[in-house]
Amino acid sequence: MNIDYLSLRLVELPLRSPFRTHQGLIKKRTLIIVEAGDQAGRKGYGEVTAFAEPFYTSETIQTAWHIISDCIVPTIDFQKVMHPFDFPEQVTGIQGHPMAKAGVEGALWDLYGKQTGQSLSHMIGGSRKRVKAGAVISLSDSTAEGIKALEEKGYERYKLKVDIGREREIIDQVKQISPDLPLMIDANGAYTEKDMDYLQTLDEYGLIMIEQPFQAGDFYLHQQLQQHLKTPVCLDESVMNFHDAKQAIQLGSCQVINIKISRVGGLSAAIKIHDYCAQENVPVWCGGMIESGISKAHNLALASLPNFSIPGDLSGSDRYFQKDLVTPGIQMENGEIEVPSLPGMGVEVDESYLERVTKKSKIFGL
Ligand code: OSB
Ligand code: MG
Repeated sequence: MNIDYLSLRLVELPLRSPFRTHQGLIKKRTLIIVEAGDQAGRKGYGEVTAFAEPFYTSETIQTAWHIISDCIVPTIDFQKVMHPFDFPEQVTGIQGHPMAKAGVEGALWDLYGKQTGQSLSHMIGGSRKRVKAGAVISLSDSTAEGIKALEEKGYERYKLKVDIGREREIIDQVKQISPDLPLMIDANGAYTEKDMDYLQTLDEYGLIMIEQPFQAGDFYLHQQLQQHLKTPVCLDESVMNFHDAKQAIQLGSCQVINIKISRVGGLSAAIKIHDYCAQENVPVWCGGMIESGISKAHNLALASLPNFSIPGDLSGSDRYFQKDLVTPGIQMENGEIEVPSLPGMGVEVDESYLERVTKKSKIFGL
């Protein structure tokens, strides 16, 4: 494929309201938008969804800026990238930094789709035309009004962020407002071994699943819990690549996997994990990163694959932003979002808004 330049933009998107978890408060969303272009004027977009602080995984927006600028761009031979699937093997010499790699790979996928006139979903063998949407209820939204407002939008699944010590109170409150809401919780690794018995008491709620109860890296502890828990354990931060997914499944550490393109190092790796999970009869769903419509469009293509059988953290542009980087924004209707069918990611970047929210930029001729 022809790739003539790569550019990076550091952008800052204002959030509609702060997103609070037990790990802290996000007031504005800092992202890197990666653009890959060719001489015919086609532009492909990808997004680095690391956060400004390393509370979720170890990467940050600054480490990604450095890794792309000083390691990926100078060392890889873009002439050897005939297809976006070839990109990962060009960066195997760079350890870790999945989000930096995923942002670049995403721009290549969008560009390749535009060069060949195919939608991302079509290129990867997606089979769904629409995907089911799910809402994440941050600690700032877990009020009666916040939950009602989300329920009125008609999401298919609701995920509560865990506030240690208040989980029963929050779940009970939601159940009181809406007894039949399909509910799950996400602990982001907040529990430890001493919570093993307590977690088993949560079985009585019949939650759809409990996401990432313990810290990433501890497949053993998750296995011990899953053995004694009826509720499925879902892994998020624990699965940073294909090998992690394989170990988690073979060890019995979980029954569900949350796949995020960024966390696993790109769309190629995400597809590989999806295919392996399908073969092992482990359902998957697509995670979210409070990201722009660029990432959302990539997520929708991924979630159109057959084994994405559980509604993901997929929401419309208006969930977190007043105005999105793509126009028109991604829309959720009756609990579903349409998978874009135009070439590449299938949504148009609002270039003037992108310029307006750009704090710094850099361009690399290739
Ligand atoms: O664990 O999935 C997570 C947000 C920030 C960091 C980690 C996570 C999340 C979310 C939000 O759950 C997902 C979204 O709606 O974009
Ligand atoms: Mg999570």
